[in-house]
Amino acid sequence: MPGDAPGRTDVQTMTSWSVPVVWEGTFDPVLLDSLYQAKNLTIAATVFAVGKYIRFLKKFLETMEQHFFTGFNVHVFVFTDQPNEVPKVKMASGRQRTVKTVPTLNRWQDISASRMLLVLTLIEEELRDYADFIFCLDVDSEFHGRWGTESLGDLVGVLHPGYYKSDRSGFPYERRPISKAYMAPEEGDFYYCGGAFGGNLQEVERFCQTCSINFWDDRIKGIEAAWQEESHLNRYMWINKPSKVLSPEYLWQDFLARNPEIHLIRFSGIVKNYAEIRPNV
Ligand code: 5GW
Ligand code: MN
Repeated sequence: MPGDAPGRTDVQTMTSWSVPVVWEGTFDPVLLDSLYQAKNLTIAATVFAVGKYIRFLKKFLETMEQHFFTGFNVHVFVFTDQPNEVPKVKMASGRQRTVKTVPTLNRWQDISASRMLLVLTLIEEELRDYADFIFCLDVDSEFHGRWGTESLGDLVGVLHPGYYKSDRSGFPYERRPISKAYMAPEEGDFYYCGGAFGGNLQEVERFCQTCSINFWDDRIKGIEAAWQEESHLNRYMWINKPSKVLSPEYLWQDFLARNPEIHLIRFSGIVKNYAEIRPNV
């Protein structure tokens, strides 16, 4: 029926603070695209491919072309220590790619620490007056289905596929009070993933600012949160509620069984051979 919002009854489609949780079947993609088309938006995306992770970039970029905001202006920023190895994946008109060279870092802790700062710098120096929204994505993943305008919001978190059925006592939050990512037992709405998040430029700028400050505060004290950036993201999104929550369709994991409520996997982490890809540290 026209004007009738499509719905789902088998999953939570609204948070306790009344913002949508986006699942397949809860939105009309054609209607949304036509509404957003008129705004002539630019969507930025960042992806890091440092060291051996460069091998994931080709599939990531190819599938992104097929599924990520097709028909919209998209600007992808690839951060890598091997700019010459970035695959030349053909992009449709309105879409572009910029390669940013970063130093070779071997420890995940250092990559993680520099990621938020590099995104912050990108926003402040290049994107603030140019892009409307930004998403930050893990490279060890591939797109399999639409990721489009339904995902747009001021601050956007993605439910972690491993924890969307747990309650807060099962979330792997940072539990040491000395950390800036600390979550008390009575705190927490969801467990969000660190591998995909986004929002408008101002909100993501504020988010990156706060998380890098907290990350470095911890580091000075010799503390590293349980899941590094992801822990800080979870603290941030508890205090600053996202204005839209994306279901685990937006970052599934290939090794997980596909549950019946997952009607469509849009983006999914591939199964990695850790011994092969992670630097020896
Ligand atoms: C990751 C773990 C240990 C040591 C190094 C890395 C690593 C991460 C790397 O060597 N190069 C790199 O580009 N990354 C970036 O960080 C990738 O964009 C990657 O997708 C992201 C997060 O790391 P992941 O994907 O290994 O983390 P999980 O939690 O998805 O397994
Ligand atoms: Mn990953």
